[in-house]
Amino acid sequence: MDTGTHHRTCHLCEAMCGITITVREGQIDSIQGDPQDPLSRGYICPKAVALQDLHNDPERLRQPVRRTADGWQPLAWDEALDLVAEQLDRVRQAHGRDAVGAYLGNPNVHNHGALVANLPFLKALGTRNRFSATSNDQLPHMLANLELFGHQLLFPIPDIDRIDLLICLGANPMASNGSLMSVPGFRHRIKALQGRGGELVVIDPRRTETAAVADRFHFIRPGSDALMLMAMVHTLFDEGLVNPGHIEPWLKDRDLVELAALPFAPEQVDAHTGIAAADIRALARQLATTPRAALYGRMGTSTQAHGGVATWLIHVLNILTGKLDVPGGVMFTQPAVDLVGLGAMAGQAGHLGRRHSRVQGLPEFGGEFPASTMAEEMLTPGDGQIRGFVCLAGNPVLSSPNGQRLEQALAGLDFMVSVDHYINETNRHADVILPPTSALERSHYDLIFNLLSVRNTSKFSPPLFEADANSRHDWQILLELAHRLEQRRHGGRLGWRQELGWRAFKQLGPDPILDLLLRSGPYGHGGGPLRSLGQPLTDLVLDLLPERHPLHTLAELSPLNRRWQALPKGLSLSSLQQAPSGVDLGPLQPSLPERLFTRDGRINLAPRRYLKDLERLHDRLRDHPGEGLQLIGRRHLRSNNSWLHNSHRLVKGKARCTLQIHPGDAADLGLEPGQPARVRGRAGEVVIPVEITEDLMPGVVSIPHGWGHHRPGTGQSVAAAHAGCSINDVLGDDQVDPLSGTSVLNGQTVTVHPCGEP
Ligand SMILES: Nc1nc2c(c(=O)[nH]1)N[C@H]1C(S)=C(S)[C@@H](COP(=O)(O)OP(=O)(O)OC[C@H]3O[C@@H](n4cnc5c(=O)[nH]c(N)nc54)[C@H](O)[C@@H]3O)O[C@H]1N2
Ligand SMILES: Nc1nc2c(c(=O)[nH]1)N[C@H]1C(S)=C(S)[C@@H](COP(=O)(O)OP(=O)(O)OC[C@H]3O[C@@H](n4cnc5c(=O)[nH]c(N)nc54)[C@H](O)[C@@H]3O)O[C@H]1N2
Ligand code: SF4
Ligand SMILES: [Mo]
Repeated sequence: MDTGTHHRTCHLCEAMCGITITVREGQIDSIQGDPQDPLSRGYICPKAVALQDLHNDPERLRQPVRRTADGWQPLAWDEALDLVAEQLDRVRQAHGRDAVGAYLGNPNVHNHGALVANLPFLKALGTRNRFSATSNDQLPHMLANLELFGHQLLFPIPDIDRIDLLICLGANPMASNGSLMSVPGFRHRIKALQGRGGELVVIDPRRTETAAVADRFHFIRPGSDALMLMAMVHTLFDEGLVNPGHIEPWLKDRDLVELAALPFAPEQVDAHTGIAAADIRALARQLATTPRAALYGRMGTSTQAHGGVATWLIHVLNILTGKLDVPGGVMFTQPAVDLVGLGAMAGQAGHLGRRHSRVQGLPEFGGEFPASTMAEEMLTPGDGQIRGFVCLAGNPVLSSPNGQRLEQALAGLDFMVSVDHYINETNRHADVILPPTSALERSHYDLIFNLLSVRNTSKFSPPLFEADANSRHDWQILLELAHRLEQRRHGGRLGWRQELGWRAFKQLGPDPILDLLLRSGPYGHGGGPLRSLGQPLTDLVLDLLPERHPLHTLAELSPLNRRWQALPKGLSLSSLQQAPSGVDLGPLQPSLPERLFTRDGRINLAPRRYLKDLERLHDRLRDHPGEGLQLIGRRHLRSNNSWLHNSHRLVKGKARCTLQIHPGDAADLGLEPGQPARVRGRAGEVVIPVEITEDLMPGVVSIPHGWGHHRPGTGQSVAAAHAGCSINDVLGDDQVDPLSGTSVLNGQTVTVHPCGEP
């Protein structure tokens, strides 16, 4: 676009805010909230305005580069793609397919082209050594969904616009704008809740920005959530408050939950959690007796030592108090692209522990091993050792525990390639970096976050700017590499049928597939979904996807949407193009028992793997706090993981990468505000300025993640000038929740000293 107004969805975080971008003579003039967007209703945060900084950043790579003794040298696209395919194939030929590891970072989930093209790419790569940000993030939620409801993507979402009580545990939506709860304008929505007489209760080791707008707040000792939640379950049974409501007939093993909670009376756990027994009982009562209420937990409850059990118990409490599947409680979404239904039809609801990692024997989840084991899989010799590596839109050196060990591992690889806009702390070790087009040069549709949204909406954004002829989208890069890898695997040549399939796929790109998904989804026309593509072409493309992929099923099925008969119909890519601010599909709606995907059609309240893990929780009751402080993370509204720090607009002002500590602890340790302190943990130590604040629970310290841009050789000078240090240089990668393999990012023990001391 040269001049005009463009409507779009901001792709930076999970909130999916609608934005309006005005362009004058090819330059962005303004970025504002779109009041017509049915989900965000005009809200945006400061990061949206920085989209222009990313787009215009002269340090963003525009051409492939190769690392040489004389620094990074530009490469032409074909040369770069050939080289990468050749080198990956060489590692594969010499050491087997599992010798190439692959890590998928968070931005993939915000990019429908990458999501679609990752499928044939990972199939062509053929490695079982796959990793992603999931195991540093929402894995315990996906596991609980799978265990209780039979599908990893069946997330119960708080119906925030109709709720009267939200208990927010280990989440900070005022900074994050919600996670596994896409909730743009959280503050407005909470004001509305409070306006109708409702309450927000926050429980967190830090008095967060969300706590600041809450009606009530409790400090909780990091890692003790499962104890508190068990005590709430105990209270429900103890005081006769269990009342699951209309879902009662589908509940299984309620008595096992009652039995499991017996040893965890509030009076047993209060000293360990830091919350008085009377307060725990009161919370359980309030949840039980408020008809429209929800308990919600996020990073603080999932990425910690008992994250698996804690996340299970959040589901259990919502279920036992009759909050599941009712308006004003927690409900499953009905997005326009129904990945839940599709996955289930294809037999891909999720799995845990089908294989175990080579070195530590940690379980896979959904075909991925825990990110915490990535470095040792590279460093430990033997069959299956990772010697080649693909990093797609990720920065695990800053985002995964023990970043320094990972760096050491990356430096020893035979070959590494990264697909990224920037030279970051991870891919500075790559041999080749392939930069995709800017996000404003591609189309956008949220395949994933519509599954997690507090309201059902649908919106497609076409590209704002035309991509340069000498550039490639993420999906193009992935398809080009996949095609080349397949050719090499077959001795350089593919059959005509496959060649045609690849050509067709590259020509079509992701949007016709999106169109197909929309048309065949719950709001689509129904009937002959795929025929719009032309059947022969479709078959060729589908052959390139992994076997049993849901899209195959879709091809064979006509109306997917029979059970959605009451919903409005007519969605397709072209109908969405007629509605640039998006289409409102209405509030969340009850959907049980139809939406259960367990084998027996019931909700498993007490899956065995959680019951087994309770012994470890019980041991915690006997634990006494040892030496040291507990380290937790934090997020800030003007940042997003590790990669928005090259925008001056977002990093200017007071340094944000500080060690927050309670005044009492600071005094005991002789720490002064603004002075550097040495923080030492299982992986190593960092030096960081001290920020003394009553907002931290005594015994707890906090460092935000995503900083540590002092490493030499990255291509982001603004970030380097605001380097900070990385919490993941302190956190040990030997600490995972054994139940699921999720990294323990919150609650590890550290020691803190003034900088002069050893
Ligand atoms: N200690 C601690 N560690 C954490 C967390 C924590 O709370 N505490 N949080 C964890 C969580 S929740 C997450 S999600 C992870 C994130 O961890 P990662 O996904 O590993 O890292 P990001 O910081 O998101 O880096 C994303 C990279 O992708 C690039 N990128 C951005 N957009 C695109 C794109 O469209 N295409 C391509 N190809 N590249 C792109 C960016 O330039 C950047 O280099 O961090 C985790 N790490
Ligand atoms: N501005 C901004 N927004 C973001 C991101 C970002 O980096 N910046 N990242 C995006 C991503 S990838 C994600 S996954 C989401 C995450 O979204 P949230 O989960 O809402 O974000 P966090 O700030 O990590 O919130 C975790 C909270 O848990 C608390 N906590 C730590 N340990 C414990 C514990 O043991 N128990 C309890 N109860 N609480 C604990 C922390 O103090 C913190 O307040 O945010 C997304 N949105
Ligand atoms: S909250 Fe901010 S970063 Fe997230 S989608 Fe909205 S505008 Fe973008
Ligand atoms: Mo995340």
